[in-house]
Amino acid sequence: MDHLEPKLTSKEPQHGEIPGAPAAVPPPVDEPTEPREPLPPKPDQRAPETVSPTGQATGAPPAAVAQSGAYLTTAHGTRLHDTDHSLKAGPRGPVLLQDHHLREKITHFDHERIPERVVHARGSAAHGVFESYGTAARITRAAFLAEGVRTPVFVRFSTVLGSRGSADTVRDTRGFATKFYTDEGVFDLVGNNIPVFFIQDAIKFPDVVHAAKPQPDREIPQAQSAHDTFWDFVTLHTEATFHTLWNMSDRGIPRSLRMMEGFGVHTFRLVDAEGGTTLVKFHWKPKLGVHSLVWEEAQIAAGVDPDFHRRDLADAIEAGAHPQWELGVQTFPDTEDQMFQGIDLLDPTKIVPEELAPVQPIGLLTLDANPSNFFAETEQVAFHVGHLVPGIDVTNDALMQGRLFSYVDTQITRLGGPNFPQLPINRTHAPVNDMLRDGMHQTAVHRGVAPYRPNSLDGGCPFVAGAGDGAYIESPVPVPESRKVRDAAASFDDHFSQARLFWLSMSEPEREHIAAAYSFELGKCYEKAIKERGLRVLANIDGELCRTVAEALGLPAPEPTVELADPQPSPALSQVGRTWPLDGRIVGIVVPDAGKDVADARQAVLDMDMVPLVVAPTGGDGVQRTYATARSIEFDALLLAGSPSGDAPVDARLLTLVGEAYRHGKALGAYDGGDALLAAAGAQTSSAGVISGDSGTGVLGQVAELLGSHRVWDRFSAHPGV
Ligand code: HDD
Repeated sequence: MDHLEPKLTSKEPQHGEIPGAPAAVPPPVDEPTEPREPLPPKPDQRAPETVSPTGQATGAPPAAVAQSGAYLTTAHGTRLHDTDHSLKAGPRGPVLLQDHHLREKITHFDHERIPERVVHARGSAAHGVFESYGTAARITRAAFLAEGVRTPVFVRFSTVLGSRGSADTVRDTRGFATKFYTDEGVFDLVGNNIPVFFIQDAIKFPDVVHAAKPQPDREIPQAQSAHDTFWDFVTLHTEATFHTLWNMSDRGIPRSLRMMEGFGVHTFRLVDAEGGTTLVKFHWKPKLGVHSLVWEEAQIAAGVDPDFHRRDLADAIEAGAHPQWELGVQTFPDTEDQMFQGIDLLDPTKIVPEELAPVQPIGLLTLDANPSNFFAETEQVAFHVGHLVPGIDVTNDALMQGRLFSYVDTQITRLGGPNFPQLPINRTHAPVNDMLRDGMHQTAVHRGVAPYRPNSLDGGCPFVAGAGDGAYIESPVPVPESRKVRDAAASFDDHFSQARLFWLSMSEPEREHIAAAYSFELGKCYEKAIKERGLRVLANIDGELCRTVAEALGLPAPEPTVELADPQPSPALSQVGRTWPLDGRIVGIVVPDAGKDVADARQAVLDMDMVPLVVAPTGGDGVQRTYATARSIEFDALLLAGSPSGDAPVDARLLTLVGEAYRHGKALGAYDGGDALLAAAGAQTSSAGVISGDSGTGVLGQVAELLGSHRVWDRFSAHPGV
């Protein structure tokens, strides 16, 4: 029975060791022995003011509460000697229930995940600052919109349909939610990169989301609208037509989160110091311009780099290329009918073309810091359409009204109770005295005995404020006299005229992309009846669009069922035909001959405020990408510094890189014999946007000119189906 006896160590405890404790495992050689100081708290991570039960301020900043001191401790601050071994009855014995450290560690781990957002689960965020131009001060008394006021912000971008772990570049709407930590409280502008919505009334939100999310039987497809239930819904519920068309356009696959517009979607009401009101629509305009991927790039990126957008945003901010957007407003008189030139301002499925009401800039947003901790900030941030400040009010838009309920409600499940406003990322920078008490995860230690009004026991505190003290007072707009109905205004019945306006505003390559997107998505549906219904909807947008998609589906093209007068196109809706700054665009310098010096070309790219990435067959000094790690998706343009020498066949990965960049309409420059590589990759050297020359810097000048238009749009017509 000897062999069943636990082996007792004969080793004597050494100095500093606790007798009987398991021998300490030596740390891996490269593990730091001196812990770093905890990171300093960010200005907008201030903890709620807390006081001890005896009324003493504890005053500990959150970083100090979460991570301070050099030693590993339990959650209660007791120093630990070992966190690598469970407490056992002997080194090979069973684990003891009394191991409270083991139980604390595992229990906490078991509860690390919280429910993901029911929509917009996949997101990335950044801190920044909003500086007001003061141009809106005439129409709103919101203090943060006065001239020169700088307000800290936190912005979270998201896809709508996918789970937290889904790919970034799927075809979808993008969320663009901004939390302004103003001195008068938090203002959340919870918008999207598409200015209209699928539905006109919040009561339809569960329907559209159930239809668009993975199908409930097999939970597929992930993060895709290309399936029967989505198309079933949007073709039956035709008020979704315009939003769906935006999704099928290049706007559904942005090149970068830094290069997309944002929209408040609804019409808001701004209130000035005298109580005068103006209706507005909010727009975010990216300084880098509005750019998109092409569909093939989006698909490749979803596999090669599912974090494409998240990485791009974080890298740019870390590199100091801080993305910027101008906030602008379209303004409309607050008339009794709330219509503007025949457009119902309360219908969130309609835009007001910028040519009818120009977007007037009111401030500048700069994102300049990445979150320190994804969970604490990006995941726990809680937006709410009802987070408003004096000077900004809502309208009767039935979609907006429902949202005013939904956002607080969802946080209670997601963040485990009603105290989520106390989380550092959600915490207002204005003083709080709210009389809300207790509840799960209450972190404030409130003083006083009378959290009710009126009271005499706490000296009548807190007091209510008047307009002059910065109170939020709802604008006393008249409520229309009417009857109780479950109905919508007749003006909400037009589901097609703005979709047609959008189609007519697109350039030829953009139209080709739209037709290809419908062909893909409807082509993925199994039900013929849904495809046929999809074509009937398209016939009401445009006959040519309908015929192209019908041909791709192998079905007859139906006739339209509505008569539409052609609206005036809105050039502002197209991404083609304008030029944009080059800042931060990525130029790949392909060096097939590993030893070749491309320092001049590299420097020339840097001098234009663009980012050079040297691509070589294998890694080495000055090489950022190799044939194994480079794909065309990452580059906005390629410079080919020569061709592979010798008789060996050209590396297939190099041919893929160049061939894809060519097909995707990217500017290509070749020098020192690089044209041979172009030809080998199937790129026609005579075609648009392909430059050849003697020196890298000479070719780069022409490539940069092409980059200003984002892509070589003319090339798409020669290569349909990309
Ligand atoms: Fe919503 C999240 C944008 C309609 C209910 N929505 C959410 C987010 C954005 C939007 C950007 C992510 C916020 C974040 O990053 O945490 N939603 C919109 C826009 C809409 C819209 C622009 C229409 C104009 N939403 C809408 C309706 C309802 C909701 C009509 C419900 C009636 N939305 C939610 C939600 C979410 C949400 C379920 C999920 C997570 C969250 O709120 O915090 O409450």
